[in-house]
Amino acid sequence: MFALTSVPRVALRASAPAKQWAAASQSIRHASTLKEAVAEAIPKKQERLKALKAKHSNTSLGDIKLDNLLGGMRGLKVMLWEGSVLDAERGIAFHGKSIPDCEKELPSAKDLGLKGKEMLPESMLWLLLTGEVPTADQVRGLSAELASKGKLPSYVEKIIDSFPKTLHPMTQFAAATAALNHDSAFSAAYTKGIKKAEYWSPTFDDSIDLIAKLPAVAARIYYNVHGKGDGKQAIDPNLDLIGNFSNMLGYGDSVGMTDFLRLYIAIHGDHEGGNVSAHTSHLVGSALSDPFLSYSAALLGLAGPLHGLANQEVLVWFKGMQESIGQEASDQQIEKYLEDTLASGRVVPGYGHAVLRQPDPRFSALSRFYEQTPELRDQPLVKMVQQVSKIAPVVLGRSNKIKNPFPNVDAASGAGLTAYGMTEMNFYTVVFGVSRALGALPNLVMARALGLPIERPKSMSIEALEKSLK
Ligand code: CMX
Repeated sequence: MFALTSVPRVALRASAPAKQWAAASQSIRHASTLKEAVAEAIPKKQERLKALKAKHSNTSLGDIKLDNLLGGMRGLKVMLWEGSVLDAERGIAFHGKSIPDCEKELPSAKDLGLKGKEMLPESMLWLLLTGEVPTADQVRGLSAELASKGKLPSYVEKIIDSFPKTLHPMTQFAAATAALNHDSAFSAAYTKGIKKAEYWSPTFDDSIDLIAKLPAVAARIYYNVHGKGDGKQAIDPNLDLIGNFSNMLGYGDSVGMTDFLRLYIAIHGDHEGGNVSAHTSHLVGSALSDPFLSYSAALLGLAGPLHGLANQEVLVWFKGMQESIGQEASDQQIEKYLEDTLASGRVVPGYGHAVLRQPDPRFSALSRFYEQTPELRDQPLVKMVQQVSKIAPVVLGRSNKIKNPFPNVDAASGAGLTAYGMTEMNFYTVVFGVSRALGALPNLVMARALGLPIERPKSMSIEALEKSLK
């Protein structure tokens, strides 16, 4: 087991001057495995948190209004989450790096000599866990590690194969993910009485194991429900995580689809901590449930139509629109269809956001991919996504209650999958679920490394509110 005591001294110093920080970060770039890099990053985080606590334990981060309590806790700063921060205007930043920064800096398929050019989700995982941009060699090593751990135990294959084809793929995904906890390193270590300071290490092992296996779980479900791919989990040790995922799904011959999946999965990985899936994994993990159970719960949250399932809902909505006004609809017809959706009391899926107040940079990244890819640019659904994204903000903007009329990532993501032949929309949230583990699981590792306690906010009854607000 990897103990913190093996961390080089330079990384352990609390107030190391800038040169030493640079040396520490240099050593992370030389770490041969992600676990070594994480072990080096953790003591710095621990010291920074200790310093904050020592100085600011009683400093206020804002007050709580009744609106916060009744309004889904919007805007309350009540969680520690290291991987990414979401700014209402600028969108997501992963350890300070925007999506375009990541596209420039993170090792891509091309950098690893693979077919394609998009950044690799492994690179994003490394960044999310360590705060560092990995080298191509480090990513290559991580890909190989994930490939070596990617095969499912036969009992999980049997569980998946026993599900009725009519059971929603997200329910199957969450159930199979929970079942993987049979072999949890964290659970086994906890039962043996592992020390609190070491919790992060088996949590890390489980997290890598799960990230490695999620593509095989997803592909088996895809095969059983939709008959595509071969369901056989032939994992090539020389391929990246998504190269293997694409093969298992049956799209491996399409460089375009494989590269699209890489981009899709890299940018859906983390969206700070307060969204339903991320927060759920954090909450469940805070009870020391292992990463398989915590992430299974996250998937069940992702399966809600106001969250991840919106990518399925968008396609359902588009299909309804095409049936109603045709594929070559005019701007006026689309405007009327949007107005009718609002008038019927339904939401327009793929639009709006609880935090963002500008178009989602993830939507922009996918749009850019479509514009730069000749085989996608003129696909009817892709064209319609772009057309609606210009009209919907005007229509939604007329409502005085909708705070963000702009497209979010779900408005665009299904169109690319459809264009490449994955037309089975009830599988789209599963693809999102393969991705969200890149952010949720590193947070579990960090939460344990930083010794964060069980979550237990205070709830209030109407009577208690009446009394305290008198
Ligand atoms: N269509 C219609 N009405 C919308 C809307 C939309 N796209 N977005 C917000 N509204 C409505 C809300 O339902 C709410 O109405 P009520 O007051 O009647 O309940 C009102 O506008 C105010 O909502 P808000 O403060 O602007 O947004 P919220 O923070 O409450 O909700 C979200 C955010 C994403 C749930 C909401 O915008 C929505 O339902 N969008 C459509 C579903 C969707 O795309 N979800 C995916 C989000 C990204 C993700 O998690 O994957």
